[in-house]
Amino acid sequence: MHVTKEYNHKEIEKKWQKKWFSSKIYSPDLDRSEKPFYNLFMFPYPSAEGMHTGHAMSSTGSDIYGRFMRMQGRDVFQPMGFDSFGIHAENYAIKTNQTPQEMLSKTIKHFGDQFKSFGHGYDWTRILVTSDVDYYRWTQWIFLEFFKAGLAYRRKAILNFCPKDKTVLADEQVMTPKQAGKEPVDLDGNPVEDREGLMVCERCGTVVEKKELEVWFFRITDYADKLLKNLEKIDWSSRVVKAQREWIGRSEGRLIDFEIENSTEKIAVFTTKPETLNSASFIAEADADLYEKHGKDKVGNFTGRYAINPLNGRRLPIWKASYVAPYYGTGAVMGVPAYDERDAAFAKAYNIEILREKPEKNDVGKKHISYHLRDWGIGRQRYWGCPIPMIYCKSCAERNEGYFSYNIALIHNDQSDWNWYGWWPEENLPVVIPAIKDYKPEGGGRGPLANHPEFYEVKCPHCGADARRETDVADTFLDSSWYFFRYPSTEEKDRAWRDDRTKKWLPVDLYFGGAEHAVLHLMYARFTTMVFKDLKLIDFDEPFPKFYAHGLMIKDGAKMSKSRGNVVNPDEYIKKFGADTLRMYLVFIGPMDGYPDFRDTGIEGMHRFVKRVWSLYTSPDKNLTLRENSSEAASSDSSDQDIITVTNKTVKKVTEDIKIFHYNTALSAIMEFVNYLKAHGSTKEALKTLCQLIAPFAPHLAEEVWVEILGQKYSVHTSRWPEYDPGYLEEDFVTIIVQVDGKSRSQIKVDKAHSSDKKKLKDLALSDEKIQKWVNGGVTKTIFVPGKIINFVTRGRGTSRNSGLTT
Ligand code: ANZ
Ligand code: ZN
Repeated sequence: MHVTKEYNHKEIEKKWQKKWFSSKIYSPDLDRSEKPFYNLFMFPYPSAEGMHTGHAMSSTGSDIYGRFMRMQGRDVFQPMGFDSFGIHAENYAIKTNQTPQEMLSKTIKHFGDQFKSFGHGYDWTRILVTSDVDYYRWTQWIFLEFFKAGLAYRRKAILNFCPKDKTVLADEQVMTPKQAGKEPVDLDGNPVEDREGLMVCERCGTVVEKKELEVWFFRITDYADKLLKNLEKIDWSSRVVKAQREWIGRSEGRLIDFEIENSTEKIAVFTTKPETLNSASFIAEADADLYEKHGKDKVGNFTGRYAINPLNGRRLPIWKASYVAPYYGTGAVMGVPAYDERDAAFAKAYNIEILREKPEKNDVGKKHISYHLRDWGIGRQRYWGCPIPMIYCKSCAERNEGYFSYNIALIHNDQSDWNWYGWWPEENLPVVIPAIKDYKPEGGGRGPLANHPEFYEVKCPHCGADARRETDVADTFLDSSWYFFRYPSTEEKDRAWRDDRTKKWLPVDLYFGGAEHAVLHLMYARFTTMVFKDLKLIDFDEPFPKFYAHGLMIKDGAKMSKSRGNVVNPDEYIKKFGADTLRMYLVFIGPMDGYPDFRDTGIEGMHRFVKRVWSLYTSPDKNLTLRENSSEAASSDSSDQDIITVTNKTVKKVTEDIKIFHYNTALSAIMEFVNYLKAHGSTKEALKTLCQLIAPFAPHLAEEVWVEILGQKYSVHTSRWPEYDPGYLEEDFVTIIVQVDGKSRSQIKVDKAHSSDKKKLKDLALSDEKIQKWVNGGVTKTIFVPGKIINFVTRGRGTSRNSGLTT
């Protein structure tokens, strides 16, 4: 075998990346695979200068698992793509003064090259790009499916509006600065003092405003109950489950009707404390304006009307109050200042009487469950997104005619000219996004496409009259809510996916990604999948039965982000130390779901370890032996037995740790193993096993060693993961009997791994006080039965003959 002694990571890594690609070891035959394992990592927004080491860490975490499963005999499908529509991409294009199309043609290539340089086992024959028309025509098809099922509707609403991004945002995309990991700023980018209730745009950290607009919604609230219930049957990181549960916010309570004095109307309230009805002293209704302007402050107006408490006939003044949310419960509450703090603050502010009765059960009203989850606002007044394939036809509206009337009952609308809409027929999809130069958002409540008649002017597909296209585009999260269905079917031109492929590969076996998507992407994808199931497009209702939430990489104590200027670019480290060193370092510095801090000194240390492994294979120390022909069964050499024991132990530890994503402790075990082999010599079996154990972590190094040094069949990554023999692990400790002149005088317990180490046992035994007493005359000879007995023969006392030992 020919080996270069120097560890040349550049050469090795390039060589195997090429070979892996040409031999397609990461491109399983999707139709013929017998043991499919769909290993999915959240695809990136390809919208910045490139990836940082945080991405490198998390994607490596996913890749290690995929490699491990491949070595377990599974046909691993690990695809990669780009979530390229949306504000991320568009903002970056604006910032760098390019069109999104120009920008993406460069960044997608760059992201791809970076991913490739990490050596991940992606199937690069199935790349998916959400802004490609091949993809988004199916996003449009999905929109139509939802619309026809009554799950997409348009309504006017007071929405969160980002003045910087000039678009409305879904509730999930508005958060506290802390949740967004951003310092709050105003429209001009000046810092704003953080205070309770301050909400910012998830994307840019700008303090959001409220704006009334008419936009498209998806009826995710229809699935609130199912989204909640199913959480019990999926295996997800607990913090993500908790976040979803809280976001859905199920509340059991009652709806109570109050009659209004001098009126036939009634007012319904939702309460979780019906037993406090006897202490109700006012009614508070939501008012959109007050809510928008004063939020949680206690501001209100008396309406001049009174409601009657159905329990005791009391007159209760009806107020409009800023703290009542228009879209929660019934949008009205019974004010119980004696028992509710918010009601108390309001009552005090307006001198409303406070009643205090003992809470008492009653059966007024009917049971009701409210959810905090709101419908998903999916329209964006932006350019760079999937065009929503709807049209507005005035002529059809006037004739009140059929073709478009499918869903009309669901639509309550204002009196605008374009208040009647229908969909663009499926056979005419896609609605292609035109290339325009003036794509920057203006903020007037309509997207840039509304300035382009060549886009929006269209003949009504039903009556042929002049009609108008929707000019809002879809939220990016719609694109990513179904992408995992597309990967196994990327070549399909006339359908979104092939049923047989979907049956074979979905749901995803392991989804790996960030917890920051807990109530965003991860909620939307579950919803979309549930709808597909109900539309009988698929036969399962959870896309990701197993989801692992990775942690976040820290640099100098803070989350890595461009705005902080603490981003570590992986490229330079790969250049200097190689991908294998970087991969190992990134998963070694802490638990996979933790917050490790990146340090240069750490990666240098890991590089020394990698070279140490290399030298174990290429330049065995002269006092070590590489015992070529020892095999586990035939070996009678005691130190070989020890090596086998240590090997088995290491395999067990590494296997179990990888299964639960404890990569750092798995690597520690590998390091100990390397040290052991360095110190005690190694067998070929042990070196083979070590190579396989290290393969998921350092795939290039392992392949080079496996093929070029150990002379094994390509590839180590498709070799079978080593098994361990529990027989070697039952007893970790062995009791050695210590004799002096053939008589048992003491016992010592040693790690099984050391039970044949004569020198060590001798030292141990001689340091035992009981033995020292017997051998104080000095030892003339030491007789040793590995794993059993050590016998010291002393001058002038017994002889070895008396000891009965034969060695
Ligand atoms: C009377 C009462 C007495 C209430 C009491 C609470 C405590 P969760 O748990 O979040 O579901 N509420 C109902 N609709 C509301 C709305 N649109 N905006 C603001 N508050 C609203 O909260 C349910 C409770 O929040 C309801 O129960 C109602 O106040 C209030 F000692 O009714 B309660
Ligand atoms: Zn028409």
